[in-house]
Order: sequence, then structure tokens, then C-alpha cells
Amino acid sequence: MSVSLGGTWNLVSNDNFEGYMVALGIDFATRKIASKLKPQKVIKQEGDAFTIQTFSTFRNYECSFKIGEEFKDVTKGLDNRTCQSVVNWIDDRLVCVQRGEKKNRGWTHWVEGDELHLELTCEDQVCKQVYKRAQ
Ligand code: YOG
Repeated sequence: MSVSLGGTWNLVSNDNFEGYMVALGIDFATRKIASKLKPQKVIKQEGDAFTIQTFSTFRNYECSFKIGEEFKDVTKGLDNRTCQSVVNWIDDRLVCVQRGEKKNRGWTHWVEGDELHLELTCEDQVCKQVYKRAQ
């Protein structure tokens, strides 16, 4: 796959993060803090191997996987659940299915021009985030 998501990306928009957090059962006080964050993604992509780090002033999250290989995705510091996750390329989009307690959970990353896009889904909620490359 020729698309590279690699690099350092800063959040510029975050639609319906609230709905996504409610679907995950995040408490009110934590949502108030989280909604003000401007996370940074650092993505390392070497062939089929990925590491995605999400940094913020409040909490960080890191996840490593290989395309097509199931992995145990413990969302420590987020909603603290365990998912059996798998990530595949669907056309030029990196699509993760997070199988676990929550229905219809997953995320999709893709690049559009100089932007990194991310859709986070849980149950009937979709959060749409856009990132731009850090200079
Ligand atoms: O990334 O799935 O790039 O792992 C979603 C937060 C907020 C903590 C983070 C910290 C869900 C409090 C996306 C935010 C809300 C709220 C910065 C992680 C849960 C708790 C870490 C994610 C994927 C795709 C790769």
C-alpha cells in the first residue's frame, strides 16, 4: 500500500467527540477535561507495522499492530476496556475493527491533501477528527 500516514499531526477539528465519549461511558468530569484537549498523533509506519501514539496534556495512548493481525487493544487511560482489534487497508483507508463489549466500535484513518482524517465510531456515535502536519 503506497499511502503513508506517517508523521506528526496536530488536531484542528473534533466533531461529536462528546457523543463518542458518552457512548463509551466516560463520566461527565472527564468529558469536560477531554473535550478541551488538542491531541497530537505520532504515526510510525514501516511496511505492515504501525505504531500510533496519541499525546495530550491529560493522558496519552499508544497502540501498535500489524495489518491483518488481531491484537489485544487495552484502552488504558481511555475507557479501560479490552478489545480484540484488527486493522486492514480498505482502499486507501486504514480501518480498525475493535471487537468487545461495545457494539459497532472502531476507527478509520485516511489522508486527504495535507490533512489526516480520523473517524471514531462507538454504537451509533461517530466522532470526526481532522489533523494537520506539525511544522
Ligand atoms: O486512536 O483510538 O488513532 O489508537 C479517544 C479518546 C482523553 C482521555 C482517543 C485522552 C476517547 C479521557 C483516541 C485523549 C475518550 C476520555 C488523548 C484513541 C476516552 C476517554 C489520548 C484512538 C486510534 C486512532 C489509535
